[in-house]
Amino acid sequence: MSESTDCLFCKIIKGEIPSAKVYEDETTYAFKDINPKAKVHVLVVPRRHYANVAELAKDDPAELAHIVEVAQSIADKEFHGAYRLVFNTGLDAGQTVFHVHAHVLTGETLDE
Ligand code: DGP
Repeated sequence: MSESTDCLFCKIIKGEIPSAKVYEDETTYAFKDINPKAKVHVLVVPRRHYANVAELAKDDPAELAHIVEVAQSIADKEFHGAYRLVFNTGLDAGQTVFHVHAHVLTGETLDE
């Protein structure tokens, strides 16, 4: 599915809900998490709607690789290339927004 009308992140991507943009290109959008868990906490999302990282990996592995590149470039700028990349997948893993998103945590030394 390329877009979901009820999806919070589809609305953010379309600019219907404001966000603090960090990066964008034709396929990908990155913005600051509203509830940061690190000094720098960015969400990187594909513009196309996929519910989770497994769906994205199956349907568009190149976009998943691109999301990793975007995460790396954010961390290169913010914290000498060090970062944590998290894809919560499923309610019981803490996923609350069902539009795949990479949490990029960086900008400071992270606890183990
Ligand atoms: P997860 O729990 O993995 O589904 O992560 C969802 C993240 O989305 C969570 O860290 C908070 C963030 N979030 C939720 N609503 C908004 C919003 O309206 N704006 C922004 N920037 N982030 C949001």
